[in-house]
Amino acid sequence: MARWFRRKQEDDSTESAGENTIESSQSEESSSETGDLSVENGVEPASETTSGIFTYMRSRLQKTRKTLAGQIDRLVLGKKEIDQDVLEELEEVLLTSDLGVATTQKLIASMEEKLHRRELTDADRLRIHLKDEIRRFLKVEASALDVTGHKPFVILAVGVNGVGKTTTLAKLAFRYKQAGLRVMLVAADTFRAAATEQLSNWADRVEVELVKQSSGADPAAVVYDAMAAAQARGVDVVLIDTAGRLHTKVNLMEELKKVKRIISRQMDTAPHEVLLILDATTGQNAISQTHLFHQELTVTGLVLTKLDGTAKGGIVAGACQEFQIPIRFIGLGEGLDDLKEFDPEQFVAALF
Ligand SMILES: Nc1nc2c(ncn2[C@@H]2O[C@H](COP(=O)(O)OP(=O)(O)O)[C@@H](O)[C@H]2O)c(=O)[nH]1
Ligand SMILES: [Mg+2]
Repeated sequence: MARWFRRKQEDDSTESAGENTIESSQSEESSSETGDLSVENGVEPASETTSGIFTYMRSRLQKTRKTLAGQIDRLVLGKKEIDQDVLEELEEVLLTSDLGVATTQKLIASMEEKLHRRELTDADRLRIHLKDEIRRFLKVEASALDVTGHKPFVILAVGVNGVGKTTTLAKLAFRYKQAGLRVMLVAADTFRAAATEQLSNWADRVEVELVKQSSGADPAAVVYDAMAAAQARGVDVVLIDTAGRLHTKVNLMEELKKVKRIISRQMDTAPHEVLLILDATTGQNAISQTHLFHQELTVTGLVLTKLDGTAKGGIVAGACQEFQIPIRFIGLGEGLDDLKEFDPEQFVAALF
């Protein structure tokens, strides 16, 4: 473990440590405008058939798959017997795919137990056990996200800059609209004009209602208006986009808490979901963000975005395991159809 920590520290100092700025997300925005499903590197477009979704997931998760499954394969290649050395190397592999220290330690401890009980006889057994355990970690006891449970069903999206909040809400608007529901997007990220404009473009494209005010307006006031309008118009799903200046700035949390209070005041059961959006490419930063947001706002669901662009997909298991908050969706690309409901079975099957 010490060896890994040293290396990790070196890596972190060269990484941008997940500082996704507003500017960088703006410059990338244009590419999301196309909503193109068949992007670069020859990945297949989404398909709703079972084998189609599996192929799609596999190809979108290929970076993590190559890191995790590929390294495990190399590790056990030609080994007739699994021993303590193999487990130590496995520990490193799990940590590099960002499973997190706590989760990795739990996994290794359970593997050691199996080893002592002589149940880890060969590479196949090791792979099977690993898959089972990861699957177990991904299963969190929680009620499903049923947006028909309340009218309107109010989802408050939070997260730091650039993680994909606005894009995820557009994808959700698209999903619920397709399901025949009346959807409203709410531009409560009033920190800068471009944020409202971005959401407004999505609302036009997806053809859903939008509630906005001029930039610099009080987010709580925007939300107040939106809740009143949603209730008056019989909207089914209200999707609230918020600002994401860095979580280290206390006033962001105060602002979000105020927004949450305003929502509850107008509908005592709402918000029905506080959705924390996390950028999977930031690895362990996602874990510290979860700590902070959960402490202040009681997060009820997670969305892991950009899993298509990272080898750190292990973060999915890490986040589930440490907080016992269900992952609702995963983002596998920039197109409207690239947000998928998270299914532990499917995820593990696509990874190994
Ligand atoms: N590849 C990929 N890019 C994504 C995904 N989700 C969001 N993005 C991109 O991340 C950037 C920032 O997204 P945005 O929604 O503006 O983030 P926000 O600041 O949290 O609202 C945009 O360029 C999005 O297209 C995803 O699942 N995969
Ligand atoms: Mg945004």
